[in-house]
Amino acid sequence: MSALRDEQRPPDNELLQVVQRGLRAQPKRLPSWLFYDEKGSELFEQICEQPEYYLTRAEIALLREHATDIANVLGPDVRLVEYGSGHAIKTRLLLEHLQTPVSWVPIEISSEPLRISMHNMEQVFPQLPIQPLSTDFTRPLRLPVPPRMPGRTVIYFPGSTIGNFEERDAAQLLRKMRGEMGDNGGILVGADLKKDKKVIEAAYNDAAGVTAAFTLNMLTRLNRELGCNFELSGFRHRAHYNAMIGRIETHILSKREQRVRVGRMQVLFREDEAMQVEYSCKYSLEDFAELAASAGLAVQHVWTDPEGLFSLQHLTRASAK
Ligand code: AVJ
Repeated sequence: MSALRDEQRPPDNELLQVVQRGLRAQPKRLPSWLFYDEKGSELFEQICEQPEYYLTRAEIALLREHATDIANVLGPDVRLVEYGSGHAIKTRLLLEHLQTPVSWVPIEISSEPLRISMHNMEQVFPQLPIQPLSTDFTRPLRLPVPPRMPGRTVIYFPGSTIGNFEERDAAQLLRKMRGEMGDNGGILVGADLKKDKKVIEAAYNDAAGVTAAFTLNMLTRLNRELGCNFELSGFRHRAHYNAMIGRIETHILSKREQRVRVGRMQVLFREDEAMQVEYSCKYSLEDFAELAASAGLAVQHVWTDPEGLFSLQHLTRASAK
């Protein structure tokens, strides 16, 4: 399942306004949730299989290596609330090792992916109560009443999706989770680590061009859903690692001066003008601890894969000692 899937998506009639606002901004920018239509979600799955995209493989490797330890740290009778609709292998590895989990609560705004992952999980864990929530996880949540008293509530947010949020928004999201998990709850969050710029840039510029297709698919989507006339051959993908800030900055570049229709608006693109479409933030362990602290949380445990590419972090309330 893809990670950041439309969770901030407004109702259809607002889509045009969101896009027009982004294209009036200077510099132009569009939100990254626009990537995840059906085709985009499929392309994201393919990205995860590219040799350069180390994130997914590293996160799975670390779960395989440390699943028992992670389950021990989380404790028995966990209610697992997942931000996103389940990442087949990852969620399975975690649930397999948890001791008598109380329930799994996948949160996903798109109903079709939610339905599919529920169906798959039911096959693998027929005894496990599943309590899906079809909503935008960035909004305040009302969690369903659990089937029995949980030992703790743990919010699972894998895949480095947190990296798509700028620092202030990431802190705000973590603070929201802090409220939802309760006094003795926890957060299990995947965060990609800072490393050699070449390795990071390669992950977002795969040789087969899948990431480029994923990025440009956003324009295809706007053509279809809003009747825009973006000419695909007039634009290209660019992903650059900003080492100062520690993030991949993905842009769609206009190859020439051109005009595009967006509703009743005509948008002018200059030659080489860059439109920002995604940030993917990378952290050092210190960076992440600082981010957690700014949300009233403390890092209790960190696990990494054998190569030290990716981290899984267990956060609890800083004051709950
Ligand atoms: C799904 C947000 C974790 O930022 O690495 C992959 C999305 N974008 N290649 C990421 C993505 C380009 C991915 N996340």
